[in-house]
Amino acid sequence: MSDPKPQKSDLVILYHRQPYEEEVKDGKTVFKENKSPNGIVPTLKGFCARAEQGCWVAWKEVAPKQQAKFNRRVTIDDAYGSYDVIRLPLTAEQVKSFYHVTSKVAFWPILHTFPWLFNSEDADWDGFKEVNRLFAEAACEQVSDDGLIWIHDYNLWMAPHYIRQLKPNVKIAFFHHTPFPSADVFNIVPWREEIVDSLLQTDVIGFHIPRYAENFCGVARALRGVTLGEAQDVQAPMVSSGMALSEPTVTPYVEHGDRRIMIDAWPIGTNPSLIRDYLSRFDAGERAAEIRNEIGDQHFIISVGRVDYTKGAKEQLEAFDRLLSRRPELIGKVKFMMVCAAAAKGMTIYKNAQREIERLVGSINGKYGTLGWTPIMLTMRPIPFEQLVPYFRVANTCWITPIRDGLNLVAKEYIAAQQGGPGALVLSEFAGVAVELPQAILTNPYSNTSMDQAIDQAIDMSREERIERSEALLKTVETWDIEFWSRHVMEVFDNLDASKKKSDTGETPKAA
Ligand code: GDG
Repeated sequence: MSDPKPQKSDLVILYHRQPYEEEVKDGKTVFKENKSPNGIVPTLKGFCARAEQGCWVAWKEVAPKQQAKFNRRVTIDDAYGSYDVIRLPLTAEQVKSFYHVTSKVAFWPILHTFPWLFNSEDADWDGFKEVNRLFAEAACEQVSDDGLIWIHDYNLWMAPHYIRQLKPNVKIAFFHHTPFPSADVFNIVPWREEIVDSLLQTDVIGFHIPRYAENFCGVARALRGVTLGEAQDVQAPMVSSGMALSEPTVTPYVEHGDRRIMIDAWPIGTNPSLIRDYLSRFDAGERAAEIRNEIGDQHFIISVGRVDYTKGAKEQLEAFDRLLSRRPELIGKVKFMMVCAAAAKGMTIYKNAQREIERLVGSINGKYGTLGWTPIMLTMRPIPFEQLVPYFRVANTCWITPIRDGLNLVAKEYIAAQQGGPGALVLSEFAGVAVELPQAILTNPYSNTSMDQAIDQAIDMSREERIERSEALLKTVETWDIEFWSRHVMEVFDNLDASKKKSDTGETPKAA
């Protein structure tokens, strides 16, 4: 389809999800704000809207017969401003192969260090590359000559390769939302060289924490012999030693041939002022009071995650079973609310995880429940963020124990909703966010003993200690919030501009 708008974009964001929700009203499709005004999508929309003619590229499932007349471009004018969205029409077959199978079945376990779940036969590598090529072409059609293409996440690993072929001089940034595993795990992927070569076509690669950046640099050095820039000390709030994911230093750039690729390790923040605003609303206060009323004086534990073996729901339920068996005095005195949003249709890989959760919840409720008391309240429907916040406010303990997690924004949201109140956070050492939040009750989800000690500690902790920790955590979450991250990213992008200009005049680009 020809492009009705010749104007080029300074910033093109490639993110697999569309930045709005579609609803059909009276036979017409209307575009609505996402139900969750938190998280990464609104932040990226903000970037898009601030840019000179920002643009977002996502995919949309469209039946083959409808593709010819499908309107790829929509202009969104929302609370964030005005920007265009290019929807790449993919067939159901392509969505399944690219997203559900190759990304989620094949690569997801590698990224999260579950290598025994990886089978290269699961991956449709050619199909994956084809979709990445479509994203790259759409981005290149859209971007201005001195614009920036900002690619999000591993399912677009190969986009830089295709973009560089089409636009040798455009600036490319890449942000990795998941962990980046160590070379021992990453190198299991048979297409490792192609992936690393593609990432080395970018100008900057962002990760949440130094460990993932160092893992990437290690892979690039082992496979492609890149030269590493001189390591720099990691900065507050990230803890530099003594934790499962801590690193004392971080590599600021790698050099490969005549290219220098900046490496940036900075965790995304949450939006504490939005959460504060929600809580100051009368209905939120009322809702929190209602929840507290229903719970009574039980110790209220909340956990929020998706159905995904990496999120550790099974291990958590087993720990809860042990808790009630080890400490029968808690029967009738604790309530565990598990919010575990079921995966989208077509994700066969998550079916087993979901069945296991349902089985365990049924078994625990059957084992300990009475007519008047059910230990676990499981919800598999996603809860809109606004409705989640009052639960965060009321919960005595937030239990976040993924086996692996790139960052985990829920932990930060709980802290923000507590506003320094007496809520305890039990947090896996293997969630990226742990290196920012050492005052949480840290636990190792691979160890039953550690999981048992952590939940005991949360339940038994004095109010004074809870408040002391909660206040320290709040300081971190409020200081390094989403605004801070956005400013940091803008600075990184501005430095790219500066180093590009220097290289155009023949000067060697310097590290930021
Ligand atoms: C990936 C990485 C990384 C609202 N209702 C529900 C729900 N929400 C909101 C939460 C939170 C967001 O969804 C989930 O964010 P997370 O960071 O916890 O997790 P992923 O979706 O796995 O995101 C992750 C992130 O990218 C950002 O880079 O932190 O490591 O895996 O804002 O409030 N979430 C769930 N159920 C609901 O009902 N699960």
